[in-house]
Amino acid sequence: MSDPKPKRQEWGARTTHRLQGNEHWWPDQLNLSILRQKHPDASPFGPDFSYADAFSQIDVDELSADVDALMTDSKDWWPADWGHYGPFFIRMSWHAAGTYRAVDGRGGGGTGAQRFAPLNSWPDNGNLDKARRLLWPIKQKYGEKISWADLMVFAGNRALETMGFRTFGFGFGRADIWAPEDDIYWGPETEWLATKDERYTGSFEDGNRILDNPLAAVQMGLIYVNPEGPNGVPDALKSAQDVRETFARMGMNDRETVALTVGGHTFGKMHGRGKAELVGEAPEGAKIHEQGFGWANKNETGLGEYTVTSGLEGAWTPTPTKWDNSYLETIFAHQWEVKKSPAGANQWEPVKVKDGFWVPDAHVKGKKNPPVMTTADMAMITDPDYLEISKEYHENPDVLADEFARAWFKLLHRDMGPRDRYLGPQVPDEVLIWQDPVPEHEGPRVNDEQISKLKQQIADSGLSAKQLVTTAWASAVTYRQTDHRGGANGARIRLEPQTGWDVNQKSGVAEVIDRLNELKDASDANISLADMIVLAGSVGIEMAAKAAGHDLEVPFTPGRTDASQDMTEVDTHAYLEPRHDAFRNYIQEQTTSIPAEHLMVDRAFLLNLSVPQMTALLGGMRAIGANAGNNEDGILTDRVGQLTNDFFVNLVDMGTVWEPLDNSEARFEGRERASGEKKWTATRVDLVFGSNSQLRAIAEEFAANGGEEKMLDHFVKGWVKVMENDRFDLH
Ligand code: HEB
Repeated sequence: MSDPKPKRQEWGARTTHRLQGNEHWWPDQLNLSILRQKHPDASPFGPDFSYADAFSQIDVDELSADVDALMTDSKDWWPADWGHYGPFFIRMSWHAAGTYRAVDGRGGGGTGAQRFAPLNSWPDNGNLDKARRLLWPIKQKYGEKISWADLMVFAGNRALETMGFRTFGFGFGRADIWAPEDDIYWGPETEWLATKDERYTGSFEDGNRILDNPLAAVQMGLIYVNPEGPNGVPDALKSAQDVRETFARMGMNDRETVALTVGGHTFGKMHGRGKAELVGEAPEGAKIHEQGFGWANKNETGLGEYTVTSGLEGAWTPTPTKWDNSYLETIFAHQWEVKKSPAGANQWEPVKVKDGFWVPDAHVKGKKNPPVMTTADMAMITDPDYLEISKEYHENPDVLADEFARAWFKLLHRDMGPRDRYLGPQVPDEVLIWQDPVPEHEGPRVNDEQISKLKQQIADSGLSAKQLVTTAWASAVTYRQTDHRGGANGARIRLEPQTGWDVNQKSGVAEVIDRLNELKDASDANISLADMIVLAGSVGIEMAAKAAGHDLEVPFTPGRTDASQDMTEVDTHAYLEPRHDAFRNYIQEQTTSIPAEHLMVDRAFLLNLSVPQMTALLGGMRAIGANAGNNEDGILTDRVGQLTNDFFVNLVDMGTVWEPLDNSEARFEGRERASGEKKWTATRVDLVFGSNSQLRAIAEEFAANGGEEKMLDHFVKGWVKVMENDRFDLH
């Protein structure tokens, strides 16, 4: 096959090879495709499929029994260690859920993304393709009634139960995706497990090792930390620092971190009895005949005792398929030293194994192995704070059991958002603060007549369209579809930390809310403040539309309730702060080095907006004058406060010439081409609708004859979507 000349008359579809796409020629191009990921034709179930409805048909007891039976049904093609797949499934669940990061809410087990690249091929997910194949007969049996996402996470939870641990419960409800999530930034490196610390500023040495946001793993292709220690160096104290940081990025504190690590490594073993070089390509790059099965291992049989996964080798405890306190008993009973695994990895082994701590081999009868620890495990007794907690758990197994159960439950459900989204009979009754709870709705719903009356009172209140619109927007804009946190429900806009957020203070949100609260109190209607704020937004839009001669009605669905301060987890809520909000032309200085228009697309993604909706909302809000504070950038209209298409008409007008106002090209000035007279100022997120060819295509349609109606239509749909993103009771 050494034809030196390329064949020129090929029939094939070159385009499917993605050679030289636009991103090759213009690597900094705005990535609007992330707003088009949910193509209605992408799912084999069609656009009207409801996973909740499909799931309601399943018998969860039968499913549980099937999963339990699988645990000890060892297959020749991947024999179970000690005849039990439980530990393997726990690792699969943890790696599915453990990609979650609190900063942007991305990652987590909620979509079944582990089936796709890059996750299916991350070095840290080694051999988990086998775990999923083991589950296939169960997935096949139940079809659409159980998603891969739920099944993968559930299998690990069940595994704990079958090995004697009482879990905190389980919520189903994770619907599958059908292609990788294209919106997740996993880091700057172009090489797996690169060790140049590209994602860090500072270092251990200068005491300033800071991991870039929103990343939550130390190296490309890992879920959290390098088990051997930072960049492979077996330094347990430094490892502690990495463990603490990466677990914090997932919203876990020290106690939760120790509980998870101790609890998790009570089970199973590490795999490295062979040469790492003899392990083949990961699934995504495997040969076509390998059928998505990766990491073909040429060490002896390549299975069972010869399995190579992480390259570390051995179990943490002498009882790896049983819940007990043996991890801490083992780690505290011994003195540990660094040794090399058969695959050459750094790991810790007892200087002398004490009686009762030899581990029976997972496959070879009669063989005994020493217990082993990773450097990250050694952190649990080396870091002074971790040591304190480990000691407490050692002496109080019940405390460990309770805290591990809770931390495990949080790990698996953190990316699912409020508990309204949980399905099935195993959902625990206890309400947890990290679920961002809101109270149940009580009493009769506010009726249409009362709504009309309240709308009139809001319109007569003296509050401007701008005030009403920016306040409603501020209450809802915190939502992110990545982990379903935030949104208007709960009226947390009047609670800490939201009251202190710069963008809310600049916008004078508090004053508007006080006024709305007065109206609410004076009314006999059973309406929450959260509903009042959203209703006020509708009124503001209708006022602004009317002023422009449009008779609009913005749909409003009541039913929100008001949360209290003690229902609000203030420190993780801080991640929801909009440090940039293009729709209100707001950006905090030095938030990030990413250009503002990219942040705008990210915000639109978090709000689940389409490209036309994003465009209409931004232009419409500019026309209403809905910027944060008194800034007039991008208000390209002479009739501020009216809901018109002026923003688009004036933006695409060749009569205006734009020039940067500063070297950073953050702000611009628009002058009349003929006279040179200064007309407008604008930011990057304004001008991008004229400069980006795809956005301009939409801006032109909104600016054209008949375009204002189209714009209003998208504006209202987008607006209602933003207001109702967190109404899990409605969809
Ligand atoms: Fe783990 C396994 C590391 C955490 C659970 N781990 C494992 C391994 C390693 C690790 C290296 C081995 C793999 C193989 O196979 O080779 N981890 C680690 C680290 C960390 C962790 C570094 C941080 C600190 N884990 C964890 C958690 C959990 C776990 C959190 C849960 C909860 N793991 C686990 C299990 C296992 C492991 C169960 C076993 C598996 C089997 O057996 O297969």
